[in-house]
Amino acid sequence: MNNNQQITVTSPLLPDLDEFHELLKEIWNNKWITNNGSFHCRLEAALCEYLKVPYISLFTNGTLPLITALQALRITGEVITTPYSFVATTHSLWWNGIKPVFVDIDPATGNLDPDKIEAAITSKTTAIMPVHVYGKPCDTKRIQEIADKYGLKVIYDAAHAFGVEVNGKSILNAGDMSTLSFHATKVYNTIEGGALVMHDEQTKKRIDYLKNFGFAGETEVVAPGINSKMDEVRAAYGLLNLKQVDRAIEARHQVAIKYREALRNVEGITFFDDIPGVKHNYSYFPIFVDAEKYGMTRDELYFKMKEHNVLGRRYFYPLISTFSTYRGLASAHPDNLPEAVKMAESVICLPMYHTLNDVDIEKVIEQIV
Ligand code: T4K
Repeated sequence: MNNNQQITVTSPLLPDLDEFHELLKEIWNNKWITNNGSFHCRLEAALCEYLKVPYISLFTNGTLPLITALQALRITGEVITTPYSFVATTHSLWWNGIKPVFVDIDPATGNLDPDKIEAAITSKTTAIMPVHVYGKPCDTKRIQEIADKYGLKVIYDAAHAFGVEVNGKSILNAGDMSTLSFHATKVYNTIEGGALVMHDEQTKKRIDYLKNFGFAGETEVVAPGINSKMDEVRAAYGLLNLKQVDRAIEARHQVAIKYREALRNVEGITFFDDIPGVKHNYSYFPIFVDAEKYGMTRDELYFKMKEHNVLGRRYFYPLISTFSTYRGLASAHPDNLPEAVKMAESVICLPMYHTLNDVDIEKVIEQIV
């Protein structure tokens, strides 16, 4: 609970201030504060090891890696994606002049439904951009089979999927590239920050050029790049947070266990259970309200919670496909997206963070049962 007595949907993982101060002194001594500094390099190496990925490139947020991945893979035309995500996913396509084609989700996961992808492929389709929403793994095998069949690239928006593994392997290695967000509201944060995960050194090099204006040396510009480099202060902060992220994820796991215990038999309330073989990160705890069975609509519950200082969030409502930029697209029609519409209209993400204590958890539960 914060100072206003409000229980917010999340609260950031913060490094120990004294330890951070020590690293700041080092940065001050180095007088090297951005542009591929030593903390930047150390954090990339540490994240490769922690996340079990071969190559990673750090960014200033989780939106620019999406935009940059599309540039690097020279994606054009149409890209198949999900409407059930944060707007940044689709905006990254728009910023590249690409037409988003929305495909419905699988209600069992909230992720792009592989069974519906093929029908949306046209001669202009060049890629698929799925999202591991709430950190729940997409069906990466099926998606790759479809991509291979039609010669499409796959870029995963893995903003929610920090540390998620399937049978001991990182899901960040799926597809051609995966992006991460290290925003303050995420399981692992560098205040603002993000990353791109790739398979080979050549691609890493290309991405590193692209995030630094396209410079490949003092005087050579090899591509129309952008500026999206993570600075030394955030990289140092990130190194410290990496030391404690496992503990934070375990604390979140305990919160999920308590929510599930209390809500399992509440008529009209459902939620996702853990999937065997998956290492979850408990980034969000969405519940779904069936108004008829529960006797109250999602919004009635949401506002009742708010009145009592329990600030859940309706992630991801409204659907991206309903925003003015996208609603004119044929694929944005609600008839094309019935499962996504249903999920968006029934979801509330409950407060979920590492320092949520038993008293606060009880206050949240009290509003629902
Ligand atoms: N792809 C996906 C699938 C994403 O979900 C996102 C971001 C992206 C891409 C893009 O990544 P970034 O470019 O953002 O790195 C938040 C975040 O701003 C956004 O990062 C996130 N997804 C999205 C799902 O949620 P808001 O507008 O809901 O956040 P805000 O400011 O209302 O904060 C929510 C609560 O968190 C506050 O009520 C209290 C707590 N909070 C927040 C901040 C910023 C704190 O306690 N301290 C803080 O400093 O968007």
